[in-house]
Amino acid sequence: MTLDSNITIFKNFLKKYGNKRIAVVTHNKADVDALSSAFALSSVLPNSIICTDEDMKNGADALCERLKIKVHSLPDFEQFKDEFAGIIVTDTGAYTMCPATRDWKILCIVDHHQASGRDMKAEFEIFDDKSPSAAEIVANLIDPKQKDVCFALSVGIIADGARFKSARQQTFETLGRLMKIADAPYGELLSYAEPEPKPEAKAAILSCLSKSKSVYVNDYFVATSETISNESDAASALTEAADVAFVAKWNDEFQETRVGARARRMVSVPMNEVMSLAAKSTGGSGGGHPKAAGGAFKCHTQEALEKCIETFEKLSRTT
Ligand SMILES: [Mn+2]
Repeated sequence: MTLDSNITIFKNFLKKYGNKRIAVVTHNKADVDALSSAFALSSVLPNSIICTDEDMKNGADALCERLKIKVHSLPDFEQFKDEFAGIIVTDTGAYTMCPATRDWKILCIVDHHQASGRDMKAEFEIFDDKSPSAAEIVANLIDPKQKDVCFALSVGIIADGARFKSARQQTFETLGRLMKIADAPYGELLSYAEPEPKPEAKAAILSCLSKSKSVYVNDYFVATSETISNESDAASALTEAADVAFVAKWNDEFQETRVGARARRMVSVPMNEVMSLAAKSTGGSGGGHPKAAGGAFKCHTQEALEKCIETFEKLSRTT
């Protein structure tokens, strides 16, 4: 979808729902991209609140504190659903990423993930899978002038998009414009975009690295491992050396395995497709971006990792 048509869709959304009571919802374990895009959308919706479910990530928490952003828990509003016109979902289009939205009316979705993992439908859909971040989409939809909104969106753009590996000219133009209004040093924005991991996260990632195994699949080094937390960060760390990494974490609450998948720039197999196919074969679902994806598998960790390698092997033969 082009920028112009997305701007038109958003204008029509504002015309119809701009003054209605709306909850702007992010995916679970909200990162700064999800949070900053929700905050920015909420800034043009006077009767909106920002909601999420589960805890937010490190950087998102810090950003809320810095900008005094109030984030509510969506399940708390379940019984007041009728008082809302509906919700906007940002930075995802998949129910597995925010199960609490299942019974809500979705008015609008703003997302930059690949369509393969998307199962939500909305009256107004704003998609751009070429955008490295949701924050970049939102910045161009609303063209913000407030300092704190520009600060948040700058952080979102710096954080997402795999350290500008998937950036485009527009990314830098947008970021430059936002940073000028935010009037904050790059170092400060970076400290929110890339917060220092907590000691327990570092320990989990190190232990995950020490347990990793690698196999050679159709000219690619593929690393796998298990962890008790931070599966995406651990997968990122593994791809400092491996071409592809799959890291599995058992989620007791949902009785499923969450897998974080990462790939180096030279890998031509899209990780979002690997995750989508592999997770689906277990009754789960997955998706994301070509170089950074994830999935929820309805099986145990070892089986999930085997599915990932099997699917990667199949796709790497043809792509
Ligand atoms: Mn994002």
